[in-house]
Amino acid sequence: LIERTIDVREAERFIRLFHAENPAAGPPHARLREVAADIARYGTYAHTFAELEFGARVAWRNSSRCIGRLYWRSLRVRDRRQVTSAEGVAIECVEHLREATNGGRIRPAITVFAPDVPGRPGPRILNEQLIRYAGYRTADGRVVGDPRQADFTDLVRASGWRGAGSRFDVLPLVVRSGRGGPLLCTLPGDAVLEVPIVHPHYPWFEELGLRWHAVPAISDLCLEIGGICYPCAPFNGWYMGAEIGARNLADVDRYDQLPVVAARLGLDTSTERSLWRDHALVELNVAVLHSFERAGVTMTDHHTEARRFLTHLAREEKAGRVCPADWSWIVPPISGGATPVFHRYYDNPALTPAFVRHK
Ligand code: HEM
Ligand code: NRG
Repeated sequence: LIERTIDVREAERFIRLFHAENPAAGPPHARLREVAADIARYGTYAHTFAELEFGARVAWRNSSRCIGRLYWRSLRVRDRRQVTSAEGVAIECVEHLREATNGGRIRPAITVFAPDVPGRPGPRILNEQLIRYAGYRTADGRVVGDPRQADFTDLVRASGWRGAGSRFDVLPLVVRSGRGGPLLCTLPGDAVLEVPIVHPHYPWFEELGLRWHAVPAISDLCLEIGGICYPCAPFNGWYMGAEIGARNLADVDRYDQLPVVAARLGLDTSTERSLWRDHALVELNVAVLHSFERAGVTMTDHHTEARRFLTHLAREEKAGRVCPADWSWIVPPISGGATPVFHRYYDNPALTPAFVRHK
């Protein structure tokens, strides 16, 4: 339970940043006095919409693991701070997905629900992302579906959820609010756009039965602005192909499709030196990019995104800011050295506003 009051200095630093970067808002003094008085009296304060919108955009700008930050100013901020119930959160997450998906022309967005306030924690989404595929443990110790979701799938099954048992069953949303047990909610089909994976040259690729959801929407990070924690603030952008083609469908502890693709390609898997894994990876990534393009769903590739990221870095420097970046997350999981982000190092100070992982 959150009993502690919020940190006045954090609040003050944020208000100063907001006014420094938004000259039209005028000088900060009156607002600083107001915020200090509210914290003294109530142990917390409320952001204006302009502060919330700016804070969420800067949290994206400060996300050192994110290669996609060039468009941080375009983030759409859905202010749902009045929503505290689990039902309300579920309804608004569905609406978020519909608006963000936009028929395939994906729009980056964040929905901000009630913050933690002294004596009353805000609602929480237990899913790692709004859309994820179940991973069912089988009697012989394997997993059908996404092994990364095996624990979460155990949890929802223990709560009574029953999936169809396929490799790509969309998990229900699980929302907790107040003292009651969590609410499970099935996402309606029209809120979940999916793309079947096909290859531009190999008709057999379709037979692998692979697919992925169009929208990545992280739902388990807290948005921290000026000392206030918004524990429920799901956000989305669009995918970079390699996230799916070089990790989700390829990692040995995820869908582990490289041996399957290599076998279909007729590659020599008896020796690592044939580079069958690398060859299969490239064909899988070609298929992912081609499939999203064919379906009219926004997606970027790692070469384009790496170049854009360096443009972003140069812009930030020109604006007199440091752009924090984590090399090990920024460098793409395939062809790292063939992208320009590989060949340098980055500063990585922890800045706020930020997306943070709380216990
Ligand atoms: C991480 C790309 C939008 C915040 C990442 C990663 C990629 C990426 C490739 C690394 C993921 C991984 O290795 O698992 C993009 C692209 C976007 C986008 C192409 C298109 C617009 C956004 C938006 C936000 C955001 C809108 C927040 C408002 C983050 C954060 C992480 C991240 C916090 C780290 C997640 C973690 O620690 O698990 N992004 N991103 N990104 N991105 Fe973005
Ligand atoms: N790798 C994860 C998603 C992480 C965030 N990536 C984005 N974020 N593109 C996956 O599901 O594969 N975003 O907000 O667009």
